[in-house]
Amino acid sequence: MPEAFNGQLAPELLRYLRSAQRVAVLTGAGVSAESGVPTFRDAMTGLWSHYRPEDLASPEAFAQNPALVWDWYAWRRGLTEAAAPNPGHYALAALEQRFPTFTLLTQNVDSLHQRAGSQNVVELHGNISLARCSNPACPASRTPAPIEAERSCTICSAPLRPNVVWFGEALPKDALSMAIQAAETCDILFSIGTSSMVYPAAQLPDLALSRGAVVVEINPDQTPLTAEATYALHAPSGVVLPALLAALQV
Ligand code: BJW
Repeated sequence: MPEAFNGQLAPELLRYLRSAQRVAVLTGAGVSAESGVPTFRDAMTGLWSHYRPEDLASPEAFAQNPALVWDWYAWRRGLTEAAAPNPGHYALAALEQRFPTFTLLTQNVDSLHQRAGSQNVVELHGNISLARCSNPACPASRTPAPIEAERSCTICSAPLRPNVVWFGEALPKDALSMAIQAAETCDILFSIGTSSMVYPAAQLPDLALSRGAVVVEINPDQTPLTAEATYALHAPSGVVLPALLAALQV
């Protein structure tokens, strides 16, 4: 069983953080769990429990049954639009102001970091509120996610698809290079609310460690990163991040 966070932060972690110049933060679905947005794996529950993530979040799934994939995304979009940022999101936005360089790399597609006031946000897996043409050669720009009757591109008539990164697809080139650069050059990297199982995002903490950075994991559960992380704080991010912010302000 992972050791739970008892409200105390290691003094050496706080000392290190106070002197850090370059901070990178990698977030996953757990950060939004306290806003009522199901984590990626929890989103495969209820009506969707007989599907595997690859059955709904892959180009093959979309080619086979676009209506089913759109229905799943419309359900999740409804949840994210109804949700509000939680204390973890707000603490990250406040922490950004304390460091000369602060890069928030998120696997989340829900815009909750931006809605909490975070500014330097790199979206690694896209954004659920937008759609794009499924024809890679089409010049059409991103549009708001469509209602059912409008699911074809107005320029080339190809099906519109959610503006997210599915299994087997490359991450947006610019976002991935910014993430690699942030991981390679940071003094400290936080990995928060992610199962650390989906690559290439899951490689970023390893990259930071290999360059000598301190890596702090915040997650109530153990992940493949836990054993390697310099510090593992086992509690919800909505508890740990405000505590971290408060401790830095003392
Ligand atoms: C809390 C909490 C609280 C709960 N507080 N915490 C090695 C290298 C490179 C690639 C691969 C590789 N091995 C395999 C691959 C392929 C694949 C992959 O990683 N598969 C794994 C399953 C093994 N990767 C890919 O396919 C990627 N593409 C790629 O590699 O392309 C190569 C290429 C190059 C050039 C040309 C072509 C191709 C793409 C990955 C895209 C992932 N997309 C998704 C869907 C996005 C859209 C959507 O949202 O629908 O992204 S999948 C899904 O997983 C989603 C998430 O962003 C991502 C990560 O999930 P996350 O955020 O970690 O969520 P959960 O639910 O897994 O975990 C939540 C955590 O929160 C848990 O740990 C809880 O304990 C915790 N938690 N409450 C803090 N209150």
